[in-house]
Amino acid sequence: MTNNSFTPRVFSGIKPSGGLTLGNYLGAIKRWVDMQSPDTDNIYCAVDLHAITVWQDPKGLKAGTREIAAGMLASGIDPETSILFNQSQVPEHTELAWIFNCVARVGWMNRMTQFKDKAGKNAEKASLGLYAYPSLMAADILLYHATHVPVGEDQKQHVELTRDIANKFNNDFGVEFFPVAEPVIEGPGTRVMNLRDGTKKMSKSGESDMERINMLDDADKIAKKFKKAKTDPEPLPKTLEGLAGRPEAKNLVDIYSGLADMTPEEVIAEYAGAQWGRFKPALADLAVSKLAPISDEMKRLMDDPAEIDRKLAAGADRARSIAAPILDQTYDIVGLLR
Ligand code: AQP
Repeated sequence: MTNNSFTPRVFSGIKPSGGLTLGNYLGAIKRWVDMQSPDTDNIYCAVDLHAITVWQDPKGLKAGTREIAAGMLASGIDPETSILFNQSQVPEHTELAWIFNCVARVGWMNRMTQFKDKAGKNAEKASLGLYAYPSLMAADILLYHATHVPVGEDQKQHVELTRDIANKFNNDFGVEFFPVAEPVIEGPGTRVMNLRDGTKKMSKSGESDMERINMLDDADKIAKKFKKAKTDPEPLPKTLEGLAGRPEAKNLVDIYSGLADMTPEEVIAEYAGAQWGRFKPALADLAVSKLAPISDEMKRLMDDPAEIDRKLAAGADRARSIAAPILDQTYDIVGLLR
């Protein structure tokens, strides 16, 4: 089936499992801001129920949820144009996730690389929630009949699973009810890598703080982290092809290009042959000039948690007005007596 019969609608989320990183900003939030439009429903969510698939300190979870919301608002998500809320205030997410648990196949879940990465050798001790996470994510998206899902590269497999779930549900019940949502993965910031190891992605929950830029890092910290970022001894190449096999160098060029709204080709053209002693300070200055206004605004917003809570509750009301009828129809299709 195609999505032609569905109104274009955007959904995406971030889990409050730690402080926001530059990866979350370039891979997700910055692109969400660019996609906002009064003509489309754009639904953005702090997915707190995903965060608890690994242990979260309860006080920290509330603070983290507000930080995610503050980060989105400070970056330019307009809570009037878009719908901004936290997932647990809309219980329809978990209700639809249960239906999808009964649609998704165990074999599909076993292929999810994020579960394997996160559970590691201790898979037996991982929570059942961590294993079922992609089914809840499918519910997050399909509960709104979302057609477009802007995510970083790491979430591509989960959006593909969402498509499989939508297709199987539609086939099983002989309906064209759920859209087959498209992942939107574009631009240089879709896979921001760890500053200490360019083969691993930058994560909120990575072991060392030096491997990531946090959105609340101050100018000194940002400069220090880029200065100490792992690189190789070669200067920047003269062409993009020269970054092949140089993951750390490529990562810093990609970060520059994401922050400066330039293509990686343009960055290379400007810094062809430059030594790291020139490129790294330029990157740090650029990052500070782009991130400091956001982190200042985040801090201001976080000083008034009641106002953030009010905005999230208002967003949740709007989200429920879309979600509840879709869940109702789903129950009806499945044959659950109302
Ligand atoms: N390094 C990254 N580069 C590009 N995009 C990224 N995203 C996350 N890290 C990068 C994108 O941010 C959105 C929200 O992700 P999430 O917080 O829901 O989950 P995650 O991908 O598991 O993020 P983290 O930071 O790695 O969290 P932890 O460490 O707790 O698991 C998604 O669109 C994601 O692609």
